[in-house]
Amino acid sequence: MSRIPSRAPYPVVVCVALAMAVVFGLAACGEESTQELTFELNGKGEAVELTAPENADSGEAEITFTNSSDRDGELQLIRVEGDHTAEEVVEGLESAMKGKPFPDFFFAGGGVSTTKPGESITVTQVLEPGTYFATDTETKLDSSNVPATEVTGDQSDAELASDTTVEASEYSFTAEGLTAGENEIDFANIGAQPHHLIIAPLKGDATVADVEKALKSENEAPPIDEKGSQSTAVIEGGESQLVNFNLKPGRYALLCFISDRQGGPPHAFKGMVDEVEVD
Ligand SMILES: [Cu+2]
Repeated sequence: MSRIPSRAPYPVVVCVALAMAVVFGLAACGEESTQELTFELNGKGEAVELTAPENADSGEAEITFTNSSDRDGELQLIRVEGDHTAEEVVEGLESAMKGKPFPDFFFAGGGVSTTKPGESITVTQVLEPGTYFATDTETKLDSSNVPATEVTGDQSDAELASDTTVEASEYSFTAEGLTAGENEIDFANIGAQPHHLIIAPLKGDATVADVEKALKSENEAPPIDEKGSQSTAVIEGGESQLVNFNLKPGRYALLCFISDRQGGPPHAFKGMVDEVEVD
């Protein structure tokens, strides 16, 4: 739905990791409790097919989106409550993307944002019991290409954690710990409305006020480097996701282009544009 859309000496890190593995007698890489789910996009042009696992367990999951098609793809999951069809989900998503009200049964369920052909991106999130429909919002929506994953099990109380956090609420972002290089970010929606995160380099001396002014003018391109931007899928209030962003030093704009559940303008037009400096 994106429309614009420190380091320690290496040998020390390795030694510490090995020592920990020995002390605890555990595999340092991956716990068996985290399930791995793979979604894949295949095909060419508009004739792409999305595949999803039929079943999953509630709780923490590593979600991998593999784009084997020849075009950009995106995995936006939609969690529905009760029995609803792929047609209803597509209708709800089209409505939401136009700034119209979300159906009551329809919730943004995370996933993976724009992924280039041949790329594979993994995020970690907590799945709740229910049906998750997989959509590719980079292609024309088609209900015959919206596979469902049934998630069963108890309501999960799993919590994700990282020292690097970006919190979203109405209508601002708070970022902590972003550094140059690889970041594992705990993107947490602590608000009541659905949000996503777009982080885009600010051009030159441009400020967040310049970005907002350009957005409101409608015919001026906002002074951000769209090609250098990274983004997340959309999550509802109270949900979070671990995502990996690789950042260069510099100033960035944090933006959200999702609308309220009741409908309305994209949040960036309500001031959800904030600046963060990475060094
Ligand atoms: Cu938002």
